[in-house]
Amino acid sequence: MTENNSVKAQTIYLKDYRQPNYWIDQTELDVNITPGLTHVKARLKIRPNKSLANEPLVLVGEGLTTHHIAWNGRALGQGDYAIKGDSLTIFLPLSEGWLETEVSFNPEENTSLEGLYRSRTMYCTQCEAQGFRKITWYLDRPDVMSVFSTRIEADKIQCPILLSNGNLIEAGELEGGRHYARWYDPFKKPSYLFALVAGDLACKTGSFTTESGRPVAIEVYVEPKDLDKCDHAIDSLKRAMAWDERTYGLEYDLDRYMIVAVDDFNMGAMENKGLNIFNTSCVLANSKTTTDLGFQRVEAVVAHEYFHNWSGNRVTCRDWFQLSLKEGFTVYRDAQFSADMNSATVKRIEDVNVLRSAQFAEDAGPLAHAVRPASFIEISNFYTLTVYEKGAEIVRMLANLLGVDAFRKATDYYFSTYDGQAVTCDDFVAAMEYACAKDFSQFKRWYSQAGTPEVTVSDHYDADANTYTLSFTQSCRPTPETEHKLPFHIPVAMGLLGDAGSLKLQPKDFALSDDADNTHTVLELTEASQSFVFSNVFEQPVPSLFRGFSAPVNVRFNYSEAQLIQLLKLDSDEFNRWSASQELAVIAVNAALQEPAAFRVSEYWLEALSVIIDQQLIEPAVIAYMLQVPSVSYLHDRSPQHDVLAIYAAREKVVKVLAHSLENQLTTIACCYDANAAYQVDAASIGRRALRNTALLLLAHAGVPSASELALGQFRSANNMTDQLAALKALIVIDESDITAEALDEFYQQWRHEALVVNQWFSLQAAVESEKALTRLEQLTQHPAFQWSNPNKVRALISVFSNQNVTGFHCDSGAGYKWLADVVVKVDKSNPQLAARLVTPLTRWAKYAERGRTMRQELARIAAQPLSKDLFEVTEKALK
Ligand code: 0A1
Ligand code: ZN
Repeated sequence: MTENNSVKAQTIYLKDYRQPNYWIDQTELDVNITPGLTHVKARLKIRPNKSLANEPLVLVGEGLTTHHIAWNGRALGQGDYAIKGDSLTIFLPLSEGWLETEVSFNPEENTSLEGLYRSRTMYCTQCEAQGFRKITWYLDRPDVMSVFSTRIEADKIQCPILLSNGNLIEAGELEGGRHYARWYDPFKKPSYLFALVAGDLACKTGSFTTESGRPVAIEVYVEPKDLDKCDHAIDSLKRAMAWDERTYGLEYDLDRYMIVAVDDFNMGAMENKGLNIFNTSCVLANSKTTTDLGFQRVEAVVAHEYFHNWSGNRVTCRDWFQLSLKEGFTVYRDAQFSADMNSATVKRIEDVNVLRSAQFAEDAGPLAHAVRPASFIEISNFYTLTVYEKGAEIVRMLANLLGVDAFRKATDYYFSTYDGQAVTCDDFVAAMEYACAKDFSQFKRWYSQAGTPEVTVSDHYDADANTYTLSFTQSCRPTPETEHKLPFHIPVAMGLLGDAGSLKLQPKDFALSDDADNTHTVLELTEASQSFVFSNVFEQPVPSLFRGFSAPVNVRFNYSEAQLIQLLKLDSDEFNRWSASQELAVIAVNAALQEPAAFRVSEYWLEALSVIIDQQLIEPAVIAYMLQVPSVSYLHDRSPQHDVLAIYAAREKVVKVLAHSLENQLTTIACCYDANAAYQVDAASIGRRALRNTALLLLAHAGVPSASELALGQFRSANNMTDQLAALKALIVIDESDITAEALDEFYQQWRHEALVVNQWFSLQAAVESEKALTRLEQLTQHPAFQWSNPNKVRALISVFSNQNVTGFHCDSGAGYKWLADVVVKVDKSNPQLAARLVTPLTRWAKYAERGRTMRQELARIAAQPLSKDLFEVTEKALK
């Protein structure tokens, strides 16, 4: 990238959207791969867009050497076209016809991992969002949908496998040791869903028969060494296929479903039609090398990409501002699927943890953007937690407002009406309105207004009238592009608990209507301030608010400790029981912040936890989450006036008190609970392991003498990766230097041939809070297993350090910030998308007072360099 790249960076606005002047109805590609140079011939069937086609045809291309251009078989000469920067303008007055181009480029030198590139033993593509323009001249925008046929030619020994979207039409041998394959995809699609793979790969197969009896061949392509890690993905895919038929009435539509595992990949996976490409970390799994979380992630990502076949591929996005149309909806669908396959409460807790500790921070930072942004410089920067996770929360609110049947009616209408089209978030909401005859115009502010709304709640009990009043006010801080917000439409799922004072064990929720069983309701906030009065409330109740996290908001209600304990013990909503425990932890951390020397942790909280552990009435995975103190990031958001290192220290203190107070129970769990069970990866077994390993880690934090022996024993005897890694983590916390170092070394020697395990080993060490963290990190980047060109490795070390290693990254000298800035500038030269993500922690400088100044200086130092468009956009916005 050159210096004036940043100067050239252009902002694109949603309000400027226009249909294209031309359509491309058919796309015929001929991709000829030779080492160091790939030639692509394209034949495009062009059709003018009636109202707009009195302008020339302008195609985009990046880094292409153009050899030939022809219109309807006639080679074009100098005056017929012009190539300027990334655009090719054809001056002829065009009616319908065929445009032919021939270009070449070098995939081996493509380190951006966008377009066609080489990863280890294969060539592969990544075209979303705008990678197709690195393959050929095109109208590379999602509203141009075309039927693709693709011929691939390559060396037979180097690339025995040749894949593209759709169905295989023909394959054959050629002279000189070469061969070819021809693929045809009958479904029209935008260029971002194009895919091609050529390489030396092994294949594991499976099959699925759709509800209507169509047989589907499942093929998972991996490097031969990974053939033993495909089964879980295949099983997950089959479960996802059956679930989508059951839940949404949607069937798969091609004869083959192919998945390819690639080691060098910028994101998790990609939903290319019929040919998904996956980061190895999101598809490979077996019990020896993969943790429980890893198994669940594979299941979720495989399902996510599969669900895109309808929410994204059959019905796609009109423009990139509508990204959440496919991503928010698909994340919602995959979350529903995971909740059904495993535990709904656990899945909800996990998702809310991500929202509260990461998406809220994004919404509060300088890069805050609406779920449907109004503008961007580089669309790759908008594959964010806001577009994905908050987008999914919007769909979830709609689904809950509609109820199961109306929501299904809405999605049926959506898929049948818009099949084969590129549409907008407004179209999606219109389908919801159609199904329930509601007006969602105010609700749509969730798409256009950035920022996390804050809902403050107060209550008043009138003992004479037996009425209880809840008063709500909502507000939302200004965010870039939107100074003043209009009120959101916020659903509040709630109930009222009785017996506030006495802490009796029998829950007695108040009826919220004449029906005594109706103890749960959903209030709909639409005003800046609003009150709701409940009658026949015979004592002061405890409100259980935003059950199941019914809206992505920050809630402020001045709960007393006793009320939170009541919720923790008795709420019928398990999610809110967990949430109450988190709130009690926040109170404890705040106490430790205010009085570091003599603070107290509520003994009622500790006692309630102890009872919950003893009773075992709640599933073990949820108990494990109840025992976890919220992340530093969330705690910092709750107490922004405190220094992050003080928050870290206060949190550690609370963890220690918690662990000491529950020491006996935790020890029993850590050494005996489910210890001899056969290893299985179902939700219940995963939950029991989670509880046992949470207990072990807490004991390690508390410095309980027996923890070391327990951890070492588990480390050596574990028959699965979850237990072994958890034990290693505990050994790191205990930090008896010889033992820990030895275990780390032993682990590396045991797993050095498994790249994904080695990444975990990197991550564990990058997270070690110690004065020597940075030195250690620097050493790890020199380790023979580390590679700067591999995003998984870079994330394992650099992202983990800067996001999780609080004391290392925020060390007083500012060396952590400087180190990250240097890394970002270096990575930007080869992989701009990755660099723009790595820099995120520095963009949050405003939260860090004095330290923030140093962070900002480092950002400014980055901004002074020649930068990619990706990194330019992020740094510029963060410095504003
Ligand atoms: N659509 C994919 C995510 C994705 C986006 C961009 C990529 O390359 C830059 C790759 C994947 C998904 O939601 O899974
Ligand atoms: Zn997606």
